[in-house]
Amino acid sequence: MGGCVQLLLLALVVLKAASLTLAAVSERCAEELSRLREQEKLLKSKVLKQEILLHRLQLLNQPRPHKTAANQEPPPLSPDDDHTHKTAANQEPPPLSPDDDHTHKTAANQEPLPPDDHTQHRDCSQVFQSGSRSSGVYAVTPQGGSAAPVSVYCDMSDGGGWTLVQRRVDGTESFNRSWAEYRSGFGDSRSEFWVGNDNLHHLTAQGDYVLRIHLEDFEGNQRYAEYKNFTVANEEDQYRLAFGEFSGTAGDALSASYQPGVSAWASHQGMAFSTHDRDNDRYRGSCALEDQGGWWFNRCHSAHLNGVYHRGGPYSAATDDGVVWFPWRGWWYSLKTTVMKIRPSRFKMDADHDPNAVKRNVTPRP
Ligand SMILES: [Ca+2]
Repeated sequence: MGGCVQLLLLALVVLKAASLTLAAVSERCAEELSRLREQEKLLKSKVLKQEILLHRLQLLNQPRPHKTAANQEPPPLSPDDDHTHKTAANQEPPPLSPDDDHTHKTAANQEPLPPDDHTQHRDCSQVFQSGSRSSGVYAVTPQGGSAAPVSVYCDMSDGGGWTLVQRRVDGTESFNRSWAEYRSGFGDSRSEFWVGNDNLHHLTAQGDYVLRIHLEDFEGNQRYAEYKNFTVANEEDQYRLAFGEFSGTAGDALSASYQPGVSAWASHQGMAFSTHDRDNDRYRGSCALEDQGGWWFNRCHSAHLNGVYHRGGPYSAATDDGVVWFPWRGWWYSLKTTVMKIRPSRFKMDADHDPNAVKRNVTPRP
């Protein structure tokens, strides 16, 4: 009997020791795993940088097209400057399609539709709430802006109440525009346009706005990116960009948080706006000049929705100047469709228009 108790005690001691050893091993494994994960992240970041450098070297090896900026010597490779901005390319603007009627090209030429009543709507969410449920061009008057109404395109689908601030669909409009043109806006509200940085500031200064970006590639795939607390500062502050939490399916290009080390030079958070005639970026050259569009460049970008419209998607150029959303299709794919639209975060959808609303009065279960 005494032998049995001793055996039992021995077994218990062995079991306890084994479990302690297991706990220690599992702790060591967790540490090792987390260390390996960190290493993996760093290696991925290095691979990314190498890929960018490789692509750049390949481009430098290719014979230059005659329209490339003449006699520009590419600056030497530098670890601080590991982006793909080397030489200013002079891409020809995309040809205009003869089918398009551009008699009403500029936003200023748009005939604004009068609001339904005599009240002034601050944005498309108020137009929607006033009962207008058709997408189209409406007059809105942002608070704090000039008293004159601005014509904007209201998207009454996708829950409704969206004020469009940018759209690319076919490349008919050049987005390589001056500071003054980006300030006041350009293009056709029903087609391709930029709403204007002053308008962007006045609209987003009215309250808490959500920015939703819709993207489509030439294969018909669609993605979206959404940012809370989207604001654009005034002109004195170079229309500086700020945004909050990301959600969506396209990847967080604006903060470039997808790879460690990338956001330091590719994040657009807090960046001032730059155009070819106003360099506010953090690059020693001019991102807007090289990438041929106005944007909140850093050194230079992870997203550039105002880039050159390269038809067909994949493109080759001296810099990554396409219509780019890096975490989805990379720097060397130019997107087919982009839409940037804003709506107050407190906007309440009708149940009829809310795809997420719980439908009542559905067919009863059998
Ligand atoms: Ca610069």
